[in-house]
Amino acid sequence: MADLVRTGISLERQLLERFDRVIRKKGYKNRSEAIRDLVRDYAVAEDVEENRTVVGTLTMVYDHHRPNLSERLIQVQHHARGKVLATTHVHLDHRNCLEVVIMKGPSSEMKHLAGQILSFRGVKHGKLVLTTQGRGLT
Ligand code: NI
Repeated sequence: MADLVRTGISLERQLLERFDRVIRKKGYKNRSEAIRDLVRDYAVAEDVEENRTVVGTLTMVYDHHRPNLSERLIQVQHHARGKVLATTHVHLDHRNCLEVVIMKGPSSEMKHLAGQILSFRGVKHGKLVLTTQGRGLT
């Protein structure tokens, strides 16, 4: 089991009441786990800022009738040299496709790849989510 340390913080009553309301809505049973998750968020944000190796998903919806788009999407992923681990594709209807690209690599390279893909004409919407490889967050 991890070495637990107890700590205390001071904050305005109003702010604490709001925090309690928000975390209750989210399903937290106590403040400690909510605060641990906030700290983990800070740690992951630092990993991303410092260009460390992270994992991530790019979720996108695109129009597969757009000429050459499917080929461009495949080509750019092949050129990403090992950063793309897997791709899942769902045919939403006769025109629209949902694709989730799972990646691992330095955060800046993954942001660059996501930027390239999302800027293609015919890619209607997408989001890149970067997260941790899990080590060091207990
Ligand atoms: Ni499709």
